[in-house]
Amino acid sequence: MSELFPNIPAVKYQGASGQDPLAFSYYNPDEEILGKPMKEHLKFSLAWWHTLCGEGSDMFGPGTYDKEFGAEKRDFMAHAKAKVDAGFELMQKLSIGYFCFHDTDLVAEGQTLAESNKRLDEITDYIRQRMDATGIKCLWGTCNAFSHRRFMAGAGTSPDPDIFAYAAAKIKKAIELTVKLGGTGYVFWGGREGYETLLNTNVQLELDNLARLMRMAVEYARSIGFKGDFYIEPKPKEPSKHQYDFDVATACNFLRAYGLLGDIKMNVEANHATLASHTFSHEVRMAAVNGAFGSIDANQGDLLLGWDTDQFPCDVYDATMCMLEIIRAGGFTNGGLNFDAKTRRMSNTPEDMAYGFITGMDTYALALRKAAAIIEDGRLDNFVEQRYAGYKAGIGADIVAGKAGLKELEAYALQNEPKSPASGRQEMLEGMLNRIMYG
Ligand code: XLS
Ligand code: CA
Ligand code: CA
Repeated sequence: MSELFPNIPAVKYQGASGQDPLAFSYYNPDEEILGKPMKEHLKFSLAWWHTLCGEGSDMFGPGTYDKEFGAEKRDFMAHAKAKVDAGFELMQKLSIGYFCFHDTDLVAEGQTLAESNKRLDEITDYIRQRMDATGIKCLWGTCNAFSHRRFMAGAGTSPDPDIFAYAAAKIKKAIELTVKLGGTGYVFWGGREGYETLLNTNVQLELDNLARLMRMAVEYARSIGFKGDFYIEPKPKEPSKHQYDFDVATACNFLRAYGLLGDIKMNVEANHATLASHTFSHEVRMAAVNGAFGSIDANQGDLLLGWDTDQFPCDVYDATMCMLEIIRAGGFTNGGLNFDAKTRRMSNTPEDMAYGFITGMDTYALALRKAAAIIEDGRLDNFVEQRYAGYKAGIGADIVAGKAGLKELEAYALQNEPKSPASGRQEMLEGMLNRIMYG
């Protein structure tokens, strides 16, 4: 197979003092951190859509990148195979062990569902061969039930049962492909699962139907041997104004209400967190405390812009806070760090893609090192432990154990005026973290 990216070498670890932008400064896959190789902590994944399909178009102009990879687009199967070749060459050169895909990323849709499915069978045979030859794995699969005009008013939440049925059929196929490719996750991102105005919307039926579709998907996937995790990927807006999966707490409440919380976890995306006016680490923590932490879409938004910019992550502080949460949640099982990220429109060469991945991977590798240093230092965890120590004994322990009600607490309060409240010491902790991270 001829090389598609001669200007991108196999990327090596050069150490923190190295200056080669096509080498890793912090990501050393086999180096052990907190008793585990970095590659197991991080489980990096390439997103098929941004890396192999997205050409940089925006509402003011067409694409700026050439993503034909030497094949003509109208020869759809040759082009789909060229994308596979490009993807595997990049993943191998960058030591990326996983990929994620939507059905429609893999090959152009046909005129009918049957024709699309036939094309998907052929291209996934080809992908399977490349996976077997390289050891690269599928992190998760998903179904694009939001781009085509038929889904303009949603898929599971469409007012038209024919559209619901079509979405169900597409999801069935996407699950089968995920199983065929050995994927350990299946994502529901509800792009159009929301609404614009109550004037034309039956919210109750839409929510009930969305839950019905997810239940069908879980039951079917289990029946064909899918052992991985399902994830909702919360996002507050863009494209729908009122998204039903606004943020992690909203999505967990939806799952709990429909008895699906044990079946479906969260794929938390950094950019979606900031769009919901949350920090990324808040969203990861909320997933963890609901027993729903699953996977991460590692990217970064721009706080000055109100939309989903899907930038490669470079903010080490933010990534460190995220890695702290991931480690505390027990690390990844079936999930990983999927770079749902693209280079800026004016960074339009293959080398730019490599720079994007290297920067993103190094950002999370450095974040892992810093998070490990914070955990090994221990002072932050100790502080939090001490702050809540009152709940370990006396009246605090009674509250936690459910032994005290309002009457008992009134009797206690009448005898025990609270002491002056203890300082939260935020600024001290922030300084301490800076010294651990940058000292
Ligand atoms: C869009 C989402 C999407 C999901 C997969 O904003 O991030 O790409 O990750 O459908
Ligand atoms: Ca995403
Ligand atoms: Ca996104």
